[in-house]
Amino acid sequence: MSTEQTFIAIKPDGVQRGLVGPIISRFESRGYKLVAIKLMTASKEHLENHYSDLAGKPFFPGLIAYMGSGPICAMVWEGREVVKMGRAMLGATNPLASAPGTIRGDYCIDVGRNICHGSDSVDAAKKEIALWFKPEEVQSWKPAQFDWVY
Ligand code: RTP
Repeated sequence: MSTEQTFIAIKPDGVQRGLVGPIISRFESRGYKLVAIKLMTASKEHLENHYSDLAGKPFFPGLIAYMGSGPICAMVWEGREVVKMGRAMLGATNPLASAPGTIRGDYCIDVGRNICHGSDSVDAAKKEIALWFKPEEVQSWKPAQFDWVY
């Protein structure tokens, strides 16, 4: 049983559009396990840290302002190859390049309002989980009866 974990964040536009439930539902339905969740309005410093690899990009100031404009639903999901599959479920960075059936392909059209973030590697996931959650906020649990589910 893999215990690979990824960081998934529903961005302020996703929260405000009422897409928290549908996005959580997709991960649950796929067979992934929710091990941490919270709503958080992130500070500029926190977001600059999260997106530090993009610091030189022209869209960086707008990205930080957008991400800090309201609560983000921060989550940790666990399961087999969840980092790679989480990215596949999200779709491409630009929603217009995302296939229908993906989260971005179904719910948005603007690269600057693409509703959801997912870690792009196992190493990035570890760093992002440590940035967004205290260790005690990440629950280790398994179903009482249905060991076969995952
Ligand atoms: P994310 O980190 O949010 O999951 O997105 P990503 O890996 O698919 O893409 P990344 O290159 O890391 O970009 C981070 C976020 O920056 C915004 N962006 N805007 N205006 C633009 O050209 C542009 N390019 C990227 C998007 O919100 C993207 O998700």
